[in-house]
Parts: sequence; C-alpha cells; structure tokens
Amino acid sequence: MVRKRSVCPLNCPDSCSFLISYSQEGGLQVRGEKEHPITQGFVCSKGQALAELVFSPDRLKFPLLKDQGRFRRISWEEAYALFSEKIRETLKETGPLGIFHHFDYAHSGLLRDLDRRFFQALGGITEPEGSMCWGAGYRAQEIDFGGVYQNDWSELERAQTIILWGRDPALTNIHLVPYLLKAKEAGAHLVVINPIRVKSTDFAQEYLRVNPGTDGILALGLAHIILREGWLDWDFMRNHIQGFEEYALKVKEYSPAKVAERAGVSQEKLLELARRISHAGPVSFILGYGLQRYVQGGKTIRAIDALAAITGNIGKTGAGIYYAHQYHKGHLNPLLLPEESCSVRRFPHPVLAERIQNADPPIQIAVVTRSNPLLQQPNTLFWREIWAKIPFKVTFDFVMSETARQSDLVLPVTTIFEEEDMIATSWSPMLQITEKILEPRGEAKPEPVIFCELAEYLGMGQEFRKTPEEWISDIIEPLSEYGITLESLRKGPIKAPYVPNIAWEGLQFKTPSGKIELASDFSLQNTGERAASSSLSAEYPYYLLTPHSRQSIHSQFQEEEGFQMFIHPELAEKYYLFPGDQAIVETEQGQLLARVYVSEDIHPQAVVIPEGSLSNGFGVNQLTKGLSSDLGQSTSYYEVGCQIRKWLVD
Ligand SMILES: Nc1nc2c(c(=O)[nH]1)N[C@H]1C(S)=C(S)[C@@H](COP(=O)(O)OP(=O)(O)OC[C@H]3O[C@@H](n4cnc5c(=O)[nH]c(N)nc54)[C@H](O)[C@@H]3O)O[C@H]1N2
Ligand SMILES: Nc1nc2c(c(=O)[nH]1)N[C@H]1C(S)=C(S)[C@@H](COP(=O)(O)OP(=O)(O)OC[C@H]3O[C@@H](n4cnc5c(=O)[nH]c(N)nc54)[C@H](O)[C@@H]3O)O[C@H]1N2
Ligand SMILES: [Mo]
Repeated sequence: MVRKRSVCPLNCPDSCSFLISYSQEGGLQVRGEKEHPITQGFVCSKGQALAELVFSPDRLKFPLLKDQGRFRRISWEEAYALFSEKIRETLKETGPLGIFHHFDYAHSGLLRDLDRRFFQALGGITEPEGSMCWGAGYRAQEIDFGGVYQNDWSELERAQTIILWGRDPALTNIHLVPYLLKAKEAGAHLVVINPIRVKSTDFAQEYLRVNPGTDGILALGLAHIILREGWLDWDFMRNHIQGFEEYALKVKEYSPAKVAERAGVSQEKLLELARRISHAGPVSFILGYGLQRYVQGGKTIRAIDALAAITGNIGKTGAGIYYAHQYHKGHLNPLLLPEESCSVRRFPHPVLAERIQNADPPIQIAVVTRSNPLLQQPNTLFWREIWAKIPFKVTFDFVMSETARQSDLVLPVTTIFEEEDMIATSWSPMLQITEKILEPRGEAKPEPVIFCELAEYLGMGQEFRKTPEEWISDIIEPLSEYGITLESLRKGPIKAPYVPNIAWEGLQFKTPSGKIELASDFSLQNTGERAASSSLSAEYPYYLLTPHSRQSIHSQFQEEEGFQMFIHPELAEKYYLFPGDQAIVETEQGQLLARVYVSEDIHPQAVVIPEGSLSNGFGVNQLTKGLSSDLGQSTSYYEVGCQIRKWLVD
C-alpha cells in the first residue's frame, strides 16, 4: 500500500490537499487532509472523480494520429518526429508566429508553463491574451488598487456583513462555506446579490434579485444614498482615495428611483443595503466572476471597489474585497523566458477565432494544452469552422476532449497522480507539492516531460534537460529566504509566509498616487450606463446565463448528455412549457434543444443553462458571442439575448 500526498490541480479556489492511498487491489483512494486549513478533511465530487479518471476506459493511453478521418495508434518516436518536422517546416516557411498555442488553466501545476517556455524558446509564438475567465475584474482591481489582493478567509469571522456578490460558493468554492457559516454564527449578516436565487442563498439572511448586468448601476445607486446621507468614511476618503470629486459627480446621477427601475431592486431594499454597508461594518465583499462576464464587467467591479472604499471597508480586519490575489508574484520564479527574448503575437480571447481567420502570417499549426477551446470558447460553431481550416492541429489531454477529437495529433498526458508538480494559485495562499503515486497508464507522459523531450528533437535539448524536480527547485529558489525547500514542501502543505491575513493593511496602494484611484485611466462617462438589457432585442428578448455547475468543472466530469434549461414559472407559462418538456433555445449564434426545469429561483427574464453540458459533442457556447469586456479583454459570455420555443414532438 502506497500512502502519499497530492493536491487537487483543478481550476478552483480551494486547491485541496489530498491524502492518497494506493494498492493494486484497493485502487486509488482520495481523502482530504484534516490538517489543511482549507480542505479540512473534505474532498468534493470532482476531486474524487479525478481518482476514478486514472483507471477510466476514457483515458488516452497512446499517441494517436488521424489518418483519413480515423485515429490510429503511433509510437512516441513517430509522434515526436512528425510534430517536430511540422514545427521546423512552419518555422522555415512562415516563421514562429505561424504556430498558435491555446492554453488555459485546467491544471494549476506550475510546471505546466513549460509549454509556453518551449514555444518562446523556438523564437516566438501566437497566443491568446486577455481572459476566458476573470480578466475584466482583475484589470479593474489593478487600476483601482494597483494590484489584486484579498484577505485570508479566516478574516470573515470578524465581518459584520458579508456580501456574496454574484458568487455561489456552495457550488463553485465549497470549502469557503464553513468559513461563512462560522462568520454567521459569530453574528455576521449574509447578503446574496444574484439574478438567480442560488444555492448559497439557503444559508444567507438576505437575498437581492438583481437584473443581469446591472450590478455596476446598483453599486453606484448605493453610493448615491451613502453620499447623500453623509454616511461615508470621511477620514478614509480624505487620506486614501483619489478622484473622489469626479466619482461623486457621477454617482449623483444614480438616483434611487432610476437605479431601482434599472436594477430591479426596490428603493426600500436599496436604502436598507446602503445603511448596512455604511453602518454594519466591517463588510467583506466576496465577488464572483459571473457579474463581470458582461461588456461592462470591468466598470462593474470598479463601482463595487469604490463602494468598499468610500465606506472605509478596505485594509481592516473583517473588511475587504475578495476577488483573487497576486501574493506569489516575486516569490516564485516564473518558468517563462524574458519577453524580449522572443516575438509574441497576441490575439484577444473574445475574438480569437476571427483573428486566427485573418492572421497574417497565417496559422499553420495549432497546439492545445490544458484547455478545450472547441467547447469553452464563445461562438463555437464559428470556432469549428476556423479550426477545421488550420492545416495541422495537436491536442494534449488525458481524455478525448472535443478539441482532441477535431485534431490531427493527440498526445496522452498523465494525471496529477502519475507525476510530480507544484501547485500555487492566485486563489489559495497554500504552497503544495503533488507527489508521484503510481506509474503512468499506458504510454501517457507528464506534459512537462513531453515538451522537454520534444525540445531534443528541435535542437533545444540543452535548455530543457532538467527533471521535473529540478524545474520545481528553480521555481522555489526565492523561498529559501523563508527556509522553504523541496524537502519541507514534500512534508505537507505550507501556507506561504508572505501572504498576510489582511490585504492592504498599511493602506499603501500600488497605484501611481499611492491611493485608491476611483477615476483614473478610464472615462467615467459611461459607467454603468449600458445595462446588459441593451443586448436584448425583440427577436432575442431573454438573458441567456450559462453559469458553472456543481458536479463538473467546465467540460470535465459531466454526468449526463443533453442540456437542462431553468426558467421562472412566468416564462414557462408564457410559452406553455412544463417541467420535462423540450424547448429550443436560440440566439444569433445558434440553437439547441434543452429539457425544461421550472423554478421560482430564476430571474423571470432569464434562461439559465449551466455551462459544460454537452450534446453530441456540442456545448452551450454554440449560443454565446465573442464580445470583449471594457477592461482586461475578457469574454462577456453572459452578454447575449436568446429566444425560446416549445419543441413539439409528434
Ligand atoms: N463546481 C465547480 N466549481 C468551480 C468551477 C466549475 O466549473 N465547477 N469553475 C471554477 C472557475 S474557473 C471559476 S472562474 C469560478 C467561478 O465561480 P462563481 O463566480 O461562483 O461562478 P460563475 O458560474 O462563474 O458565476 C456565475 C454566478 O454569477 C451569477 N450571475 C450571473 N450574472 C450575474 C449578474 O449580472 N449579477 C450578479 N450579481 N450575478 C450574476 C450567476 O447566477 C452565478 O451564480 O468557479 C470555480 N469553481
Ligand atoms: N458559456 C460559458 N463559457 C465559459 C464560462 C462560463 O461561465 N460560461 N466560463 C469560462 C471560464 S471561467 C473558464 S476558466 C473557461 C475554462 O475553459 P477550459 O480550461 O478550456 O475548460 P475545461 O473544460 O476545464 O477544459 C480543460 C481540458 O483540459 C484537459 N486537462 C486537464 N488537465 C490537463 C493537463 O494537465 N494537461 C492537458 N494538456 N490537458 C489537461 C481536460 O481533460 C479538458 O479536456 O471556460 C470559460 N467558458
Ligand atoms: Mo474560470
């Protein structure tokens, strides 16, 4: 029986620490580490599913090459020879920009970045910029505070008010829930702001149903009342805020009557929440990512940042904004090469397919690692069209993802249990090593090893001749200052000593002025003006929301085929829809068939289809548009109108 430690590599805030036991007879058992401050002994269904995946018949075990439309097994030597030949040809005929590398964060292992280093070392690459995820809010926080930092979760216990603003930890961040319950026990008041009465509302004292895409307006309306009543933190405002006058002028336009009408929240509720935020502090704002998946996503987060700032809810125990953090920056060496060492062409995520279509020099090779663009990028019907025209496509994965299926060469990678890596994310404060527990299935190889071996074929072997252990040692070299070594990390998870409990405690902001900048670097002209409702039309009058689901991580670990759509009883009645019926959901981009679920919890003008669901290899993104957010070039997945109709079967 092997007993070792591992870590959940999934794209999730929790980064759970696993205790693994493995034997041939008993298989692989995953338990949560009791001592881990976040996991606290509990592992979710996706963590368990990772262990099942190791021995699943769905695992890819050998390199596969598409030959007249069918995959056939080839050897690694053949795969490397072919791949490196294609790369060499492209370098010669088109130059390095003819290679497009699509990656995301499906695996949080730091060694995953060797893929990017590999392409940089070739002299250059075409890659995405911006974000499929949280880019609008991230950029917003950089502008306001000069960086993205959050308090430790344990600080929540000292909050009097906690606002779950567009976030549903009961589904997407389950290990946060015990902290929230503890805070509630200690007297905190929990408020949920969401167009859907989400699962986390079950343990909150208050719920505000907001119209989709109007949170910026809501935040400005709350600020309007706070300023009007003189409820702001004057000291904090005078000493730590820049651009207040300009901001105040803008806020003046957001009368409670106007805001109530646009955001769909009553004036009484607005007044009550404004009073609570200014009188019942410390306030912790836990922001989700859904509320910034709109064209105005950046400004929305800026308006919420401002609300926290004018009430002095920054840099104090129990008060602050939770979005993400950059604490590891400067404490872990990046694997990437210096920017100047290569030429990189970057295409923004929201319009990636269009830019590939018109690329000059053209894309000759596409390489996909740790992502599944044919399902997760917006407007996937268009994506498929563009994808099909790329002459040679290579996907690395451990299962036959839709993107892999539509590729020419598929390379099987190992799972977290079959290799060593290190996990440190922009969500968790923990530094963790994943140990190798068992030998790879079939001929699968660790992704970092594949890139190092491929480098040999391209005459770059010298620069990549290191073991995973040596690469990790390079990354953690700055940690020696704190006495943290590979040996100490192997003993168990370590909370990074440079991560403070309270973000911005000294109130020294990293902006040019050293203050929170409410008005710099963007025009306040249109703040919050453009509600997502302007994306609706007579033809497509309903909001299409495609949030994350509990049992899956995006396209991974789906339990069943087919789409489920959730609507309010009013909408169901209007279209003569009953639970269990099938309905067609249509947008400008495409249409799909979904099973109807009816619930009072859903906003009456919204159609909700959780992302990640699949039908015949197509996902919900056949309905979404590639619109960029105002800041951070993030994809505005929820900024799309739809129509529904009953599907009549004979
Ligand atoms: N189980 C599970 N956990 C996950 C993931 C997963 O796929 N599955 N994904 C991980 C990743 S990559 C991420 S980025 C996070 C995301 O974590 P969350 O931010 O919690 O979830 P999302 O589904 O991205 O965001 C959608 C939430 O925003 C709400 N929302 C939509 N529009 C609006 C709006 O206009 N205003 C407000 N106030 N709310 C709105 C939706 O109803 C939903 O509750 O979760 C991580 N954790
Ligand atoms: N409509 C809609 N679309 C969305 C969202 C939404 O809310 N609504 N959310 C967006 C968000 S927040 C995100 S973060 C993106 C996520 O987009 P992706 O990261 O593309 O999503 P996944 O479906 O998790 O795809 C991951 C793929 O990588 C594979 N994989 C896992 N580990 C490894 C590894 O170590 N190496 C390699 N090579 N492959 C690996 C998995 O098997 C899977 O096929 O989706 C975005 N798309
Ligand atoms: Mo994400």
